[in-house]
Amino acid sequence: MRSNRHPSVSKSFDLSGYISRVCRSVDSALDGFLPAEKTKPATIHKAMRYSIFAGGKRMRPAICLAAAEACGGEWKDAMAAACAIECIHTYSLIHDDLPAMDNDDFRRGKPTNHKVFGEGIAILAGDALLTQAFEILAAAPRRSRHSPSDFILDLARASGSLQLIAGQVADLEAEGKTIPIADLRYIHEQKTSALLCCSVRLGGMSVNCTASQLRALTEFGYNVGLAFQIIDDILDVTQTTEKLGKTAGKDTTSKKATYPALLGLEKSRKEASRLTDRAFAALKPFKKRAAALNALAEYLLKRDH
Ligand code: GRG
Repeated sequence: MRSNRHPSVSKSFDLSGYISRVCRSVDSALDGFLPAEKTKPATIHKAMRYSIFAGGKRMRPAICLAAAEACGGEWKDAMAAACAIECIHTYSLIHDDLPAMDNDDFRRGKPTNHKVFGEGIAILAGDALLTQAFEILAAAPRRSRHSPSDFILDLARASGSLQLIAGQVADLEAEGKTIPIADLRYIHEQKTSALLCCSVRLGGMSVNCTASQLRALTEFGYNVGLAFQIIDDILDVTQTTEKLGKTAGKDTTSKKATYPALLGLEKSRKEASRLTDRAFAALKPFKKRAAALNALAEYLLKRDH
């Protein structure tokens, strides 16, 4: 199977080793959280597992666990949040790929869920992962500064009709139109940044972060999330389908509003870099404990898939 997971950026921090450890730990935790493949009705559990174990980069779980570390906590305490986020993310990809949405044949280097299981099961697999996320989040540890309902509210808001789904709606409605940059920024904030930001926040909350730590993590997640989507748009026009594991050039053929389409590649790269600098600045109070978050933000800016 094509590996989509190993970053090429490495300096003093062994990011490649870090991501490998994240993938192993998150895969093992997800395996425990999700019903076994043979559990009745087997088709739906097979379909859920097909997409969740298809080889995604696990960037949201990685920044969730790294945020817990930045606040002086341990991975184990943020593992439920990391897995819940990955379930939401995977559900959004399954639904995004459906014929009624982006109509894509490849994702994570494999045929999309509906290509393998049919549209009905793919819709249900997405729905089941969305629900599973909240069941998993119920296993998050109790913390004095953050109540169980704080966790649920954060994830529900990030994935609901005011954020993730709002972004998808605005994205669909903008197809074929030239929209102002402020409207594109709104799409990116909701469609991509909200869930990335939520990943970092839940990581911190899982280890009882303070209010000022949570503000700093929010600022980091917001900016990294915006940079992430600009880079995603750039890669769509500069990389191959093979490299991306999903159909390259799709934004151009479907006349999507993107940063490269509105500003050109050079200005888009500069904007992603400016946002990443803002994300780095937000990590200052965490000092050396933010080494992994720093390395992940740098990788997300320089990634090639
Ligand atoms: C409720 C019907 C219904 C649909 C919801 C909200 C939604 C559909 C889709 C979200 C849209 C979306 C795909 C946003 C883009 C975010 C993004 C750049 C995803 C790719 O993330 P990576 O590169 O993917 O981290 P991997 O595969 O590595 O996990």
